[in-house]
Amino acid sequence: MIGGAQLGAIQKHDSRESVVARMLALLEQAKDRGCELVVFPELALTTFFPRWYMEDQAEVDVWFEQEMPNAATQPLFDFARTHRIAISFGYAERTPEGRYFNTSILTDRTGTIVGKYRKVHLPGHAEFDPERDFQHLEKRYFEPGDLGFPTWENEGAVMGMCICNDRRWPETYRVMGLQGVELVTLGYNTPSVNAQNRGEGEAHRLFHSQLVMQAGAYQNATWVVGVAKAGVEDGFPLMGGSVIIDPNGFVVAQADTQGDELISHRCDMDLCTFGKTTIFDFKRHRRIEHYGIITRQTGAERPA
Ligand code: CDV
Repeated sequence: MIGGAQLGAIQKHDSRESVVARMLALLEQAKDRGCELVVFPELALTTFFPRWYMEDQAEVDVWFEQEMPNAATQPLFDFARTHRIAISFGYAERTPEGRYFNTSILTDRTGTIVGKYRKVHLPGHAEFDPERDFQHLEKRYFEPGDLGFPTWENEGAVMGMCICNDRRWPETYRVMGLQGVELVTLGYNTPSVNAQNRGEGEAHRLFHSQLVMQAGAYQNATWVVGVAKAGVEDGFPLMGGSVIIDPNGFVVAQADTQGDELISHRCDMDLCTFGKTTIFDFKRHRRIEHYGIITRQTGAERPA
């Protein structure tokens, strides 16, 4: 059984300890349902701070973790070990060298960290943008991840992670698909309205979110567990819609609130085999001689 533990809003003044208490309450439910892995959202421990423009690095540093586990998060790892539940969650990472990443970790069922991922596709901008209804300053506070899209053999499945905006890029899933991924975990903080287009509201945003995750799951014959931080944070709404998607691209579990909510599904990894050995048998069908442009070029270039 796999769980997706959606978190409701986290306000600026909420402490790490209060958020961890909410995560533990969800883990308690997950234990009762027999979950072996529980996935939490991107930047799970704090409010989505990149919406705030800050110039003082000391003010920024408050949102970052310098160690994982640390005193505030240790209870999550203890719970994992005691109850044999692997966990994955996102947080803002400051390395000993003073580098800043939007990171997520994956543990095994002893609560030992077996994988780390650093967000590759950082959306938004680096300077204050008065044209937007609200800011999205990930490019200011983080550097792009430097670990690629690794996968890990964990608890009998090949697992990989990505974070929020990464889910919109087919390359994300394909790089993991080429490592035989069977379960992709991802957390997100997606504003309910587009900061650059007020006409693009929640229904539209949910549609795109599911569209890309369902496509990624189907095209790589993998489970996808996409988990939201939802609700209104200090006046700014984030959409919910956490989902578990099967390797055929079907949604098999979905959150229906904007608050703390556990979704779960018995995910059979053998369901990945059919797609991986037939229509998406990469070795037989991929034509890499035609794909070079994908890694040679970033932007679109029209023919001369
Ligand atoms: N946290 C994110 O990466 N959010 C983006 C928003 C800005 C579009 C997302 O892709 O959901």
